[in-house]
Amino acid sequence: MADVCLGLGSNLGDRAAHLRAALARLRTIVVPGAISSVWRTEPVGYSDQPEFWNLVLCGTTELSPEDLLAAIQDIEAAGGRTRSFPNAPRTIDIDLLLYDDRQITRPELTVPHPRMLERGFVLRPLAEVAPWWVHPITGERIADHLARATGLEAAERLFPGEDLLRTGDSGRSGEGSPDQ
Ligand code: PH2
Ligand code: MG
Ligand code: MG
Repeated sequence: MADVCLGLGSNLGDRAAHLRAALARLRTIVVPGAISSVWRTEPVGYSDQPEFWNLVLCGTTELSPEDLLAAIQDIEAAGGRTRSFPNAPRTIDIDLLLYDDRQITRPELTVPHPRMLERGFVLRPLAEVAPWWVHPITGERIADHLARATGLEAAERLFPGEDLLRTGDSGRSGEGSPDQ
């Protein structure tokens, strides 16, 4: 069994519905331990695209990193994810952020996620659910990384991620700004 944290993001259409569907599917491979708030975040990197909704899920899995990555990619495909160009707007993106204290460097998978410490949309929700997690490369806690981080993108906490785990709760659907 391994402890893992995953970052989820959506910036197309009904973001709550995309996140809810992905969480429902993820629960078949990751037993949820803690789920962050849903954050509305400014796009980072390729900025000419709609706002994101982001959250972090931490839990346990029986899958190896490779099998977990394959399962995540299946869930992204089931959620309507298409890959037109890097950083294109997406219905759902699921990133493997942390897998125990493992460091993995393979062409198809890098863990910890290489850009996680510069990204508010990862650090803020991750610090809500796993502030004590020691980053396997820096040896520092996530809470300390967030406390020191500068220049993070603008973000707003929207509502508890647990709201998306309740089946049949469609109350949050349709919120958020229209797509560009
Ligand atoms: N994902 C990216 C690039 N930029 N910006 C925000 N705010 N949220 C994301 O999830 C995100 C991003 C690539 O996966
Ligand atoms: Mg990503
Ligand atoms: Mg991704």
